[in-house]
Amino acid sequence: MLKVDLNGHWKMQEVGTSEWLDVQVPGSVMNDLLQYGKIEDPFYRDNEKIGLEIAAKDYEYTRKFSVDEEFLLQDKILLICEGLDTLAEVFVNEQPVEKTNNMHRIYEMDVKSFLRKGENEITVKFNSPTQYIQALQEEDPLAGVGDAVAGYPYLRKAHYMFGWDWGPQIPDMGIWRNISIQAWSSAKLDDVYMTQVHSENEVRLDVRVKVERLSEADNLQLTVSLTSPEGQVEVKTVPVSDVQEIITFNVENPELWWPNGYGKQPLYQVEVSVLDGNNSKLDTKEYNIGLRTIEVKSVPDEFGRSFEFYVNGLSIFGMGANYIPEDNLLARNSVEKTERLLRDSVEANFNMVRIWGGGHYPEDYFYDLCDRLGLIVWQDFMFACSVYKLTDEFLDTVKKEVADNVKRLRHHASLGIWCGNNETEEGWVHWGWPQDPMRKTDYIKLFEYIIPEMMKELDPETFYWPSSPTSGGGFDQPRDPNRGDVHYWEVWHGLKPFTEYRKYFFRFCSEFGFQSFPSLKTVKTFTIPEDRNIFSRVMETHQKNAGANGKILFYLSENFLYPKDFDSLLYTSQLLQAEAIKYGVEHWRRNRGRCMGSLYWQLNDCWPVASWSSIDSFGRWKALHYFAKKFYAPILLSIEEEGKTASIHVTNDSLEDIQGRIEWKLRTNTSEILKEGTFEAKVGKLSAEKCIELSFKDVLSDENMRNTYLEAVLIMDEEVHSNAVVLFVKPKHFEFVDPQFELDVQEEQDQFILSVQTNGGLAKYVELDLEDADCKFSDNYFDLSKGDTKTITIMKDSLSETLSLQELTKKLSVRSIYNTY
Ligand code: BMA
Repeated sequence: MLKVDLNGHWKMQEVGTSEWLDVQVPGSVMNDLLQYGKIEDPFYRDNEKIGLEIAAKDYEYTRKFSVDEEFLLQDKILLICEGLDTLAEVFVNEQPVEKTNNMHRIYEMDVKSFLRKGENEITVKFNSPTQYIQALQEEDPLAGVGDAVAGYPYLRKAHYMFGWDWGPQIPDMGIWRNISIQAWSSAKLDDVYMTQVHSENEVRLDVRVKVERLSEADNLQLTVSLTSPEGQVEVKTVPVSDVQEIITFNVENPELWWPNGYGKQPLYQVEVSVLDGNNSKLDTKEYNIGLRTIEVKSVPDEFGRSFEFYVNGLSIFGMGANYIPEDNLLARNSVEKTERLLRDSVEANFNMVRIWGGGHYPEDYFYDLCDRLGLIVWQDFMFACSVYKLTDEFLDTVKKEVADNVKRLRHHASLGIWCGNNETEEGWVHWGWPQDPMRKTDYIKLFEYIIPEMMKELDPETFYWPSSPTSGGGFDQPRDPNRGDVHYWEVWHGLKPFTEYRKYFFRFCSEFGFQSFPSLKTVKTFTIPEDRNIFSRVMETHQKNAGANGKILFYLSENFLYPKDFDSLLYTSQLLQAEAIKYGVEHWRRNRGRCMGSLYWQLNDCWPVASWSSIDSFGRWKALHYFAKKFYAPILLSIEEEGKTASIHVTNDSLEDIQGRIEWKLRTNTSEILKEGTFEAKVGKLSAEKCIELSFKDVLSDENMRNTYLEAVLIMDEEVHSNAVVLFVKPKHFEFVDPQFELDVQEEQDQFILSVQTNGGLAKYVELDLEDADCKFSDNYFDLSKGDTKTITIMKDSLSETLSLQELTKKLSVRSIYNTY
C-alpha cells in the first residue's frame, strides 16, 4: 500500500474572492478565519451571529501534491476522505471526482484516471449547508427542535452545529478528518471482523478477514498475530482464498477486560497483514481489543421490562453521563482535551458514557481512551429529536454511514450498545409533530427494520436498541417509567421539585438533568463587566434553553435565600444542580436491582454557556462533578430524609461484601450533638441495603427543625468511606451561623495540603477556589461540622500555573452557602 498524505498545508478562500489563506488540514473554515483574525471569536459576547454569516457562503480548499511513476503504476488509486463537512465537491486537476453529502462517512474515491506524473492539484469546494437545508425545508418542512436552524434533519451533518438548547448556531465546515491518497496492486485488506466466544478459562477469538484482490494475484498469505497484555505473541498464517478467512485463537486463562470499578482493562493487540508470494507486506491493520462479553438484557419482569448491562456475566449498575461534541469548531478538538475529559469522568467514578445522537461519531482516540479507562460506550447513531425523510438518496448515504462507523468501531472493548437515535420515537408520540403517516413509516423502516437488519450482518454481537428512550419500540409508550430506558425531565423542564425523582424506580435513567451557570472565571471569558447580570443580552445569548434563567431562579426561590451578588448566584445555581442530580442518583442507587443505571444530562459543553453540564467548556468542574465523584462512589452511604425521620442506606457496587461501622449524629446548627448512635452494617456485594430507620419525632419540633441536621459516616478499616449530611428543612429556612473558616496550607513535593475547619458551626457546600488560576481539589462543595478538620489535596500538576506556597495561599478563597446572602 503506497500513500500520499494530504494532511498539512493547504490554501483556503471564500469562493468568489481572491485572497488565499495558508491553512492546516484537517481543520475548518471558521477556525482558519479566526486564526487570521478575519472573524472575531464567535464565542465572545454576542458574536455567535458570525456563525450563520459564514455558513451562508461557499469556501474552497486547494493544494498541490506530487505522485511518481511507481504510484501511478498501481492498479487501484483511491482518494480517502475520512471526514468532509459536509456538502463538498472534490476536484483533481480541475476534473470533478465526487460530490459528498454526509460528514459522518468515510469516502473512498477512485482517482486513478485523474492523476498524472509529477505535480497534481486537489480542490475541495464546500457549499453552504444552511442554504441547502433552507431550500429543502421550504419545499417540505420537517419537524425538529426549535433551537436549531430549520431543515437540519435534511443534512447528515452533526445536528448540534445548527444550534441546540445548549449550543450556538455555528455550523462550521471543512475537511475535518484525515485525507490521503492510497494506491495498491494485487491485494489489500478489505474488512476485519472479530468475535469472541467465552467459556470457562478460555476465550475463542475468531478473526474474520476479507481480502480484496485483483484477479492475477495469487500465492497470497494472511498472517494474524495476537499479543497478550504481557507481550506474548502468537502468530498464525494461512493462504488467502476467495472467501473470507477465519483465523481462530484459543486464549487460555484470558485476562478479561472490565469497566472502571469492576477490574482492570487489559488489552490484547491484533495485527492482520496480507503478504505477497515473496512474503512482503501488502497491507496491515492493527487493533487493540479487550476480551469480554457485554450484553444488554431487556426482558419482561415483575416491574415491567428490565434494562441492564452485563459485563462478563456480571450485572453492572451504569453510572455516568451524556457526552456531547466538545467544540463547535471541530478543528480545536484534540486527544489531550478528550483525554482530560474522560479521565475526569473516571475520577468521578463513571463506568459509562452515552454518546448522544445529535453530535458526530467521535474520533478513534475517543474509543481507545474508553477502552483504556474502562468506560462502557453507549453509542447512539447520529439522529436526534427530528423527523427524517427517507428518500433514496438519504437512505443510501445513511446506510453507508452506518456501515462505515460500525466497521470502524465494533472491535472496541468499550462498545456496549448501539442505539438508533435520541428521542425520535418520543418526539413522534409526545411532541405534537404532524402525524404524517409517510414519515412515521420512514421512522419504523429506518430504526426498527433497516438499521437492525444491517446490524445482524455488521455487528450481531452488540445489542441494538431502537431509540433512547424507548420501552422497546413501535411507538409503544416510550416514556413508560417501568420499561426500558427513560429520559426524565419533569424535574427541570416540568419545574417539579427534586423530591419528584423519588416517585420513580426507572429501570435505567439514560437522561435527566438540571442546568447551572458556569463559574465566574468562565463567564468572564465571554463578557465585559456590564454583561454580568443573568438577564443581560449577552448572558441570555449564552443561555439557549428558553426561559431557563427564570427556571434557575424559580428553583433558587424554592431552596436558597436570594443571593447577594452575581457571583453568589452563579455559585448557588451550581449547588442547585448538584443537589438535584444527587437526589435522583442516590435514590436510584438505593433501588439497585430494579433500577440499573443513571446517566445524567450532560457531561460537557461545546462553548461557554449556562447548561446541564458538570464540566464546562474550559474543563472546569462545576459543583455537580465533585458531587458525582461522591454519589457514584462504588460504596455509597446515603440518607433518605422524610419529615422528622431518616433512613440510612448503603449501596455497595463493589465486588466484595462489606462490613463497616455507621456513626450518626443529630446536631444543632452550631454542631452540638443532640443525639448519636453507632451500629455495624453488613452489605453484600452488588446490592443496596436500608441499614437503619431513625425517627426524631421526640427531639425535633417545628422550631428546632430549622437548626438541626443529621450527619452520618460509614467507617471501614478506620477510614471514612462515605458521608452524608441532611437538613430537615429547605436550606433557605435553615439557620446557618457564620462558619468562621480557618484554613491552613502546607506544601509537599508534588502537592499542597489544605486543612479546613469551622469555628462557628455547620458550613454547607464549602467551596474552595483559586483566583485567576485553576486546579483540581481532591474534594470540594463539601459539608463541614465544627470540630472536624477536612483535609484536601491539590496535586501540583493539576495547577494551571506554577504557584509557590505563598502565591497559592494568597489566591485561595473559601465560601459556603452562609456567605451568599
Ligand atoms: C434531551 C437531550 C437533548 C437536550 C436535553 C436538554 O432531550 O436529548 O436533546 O439538549 O434533553 O433539554
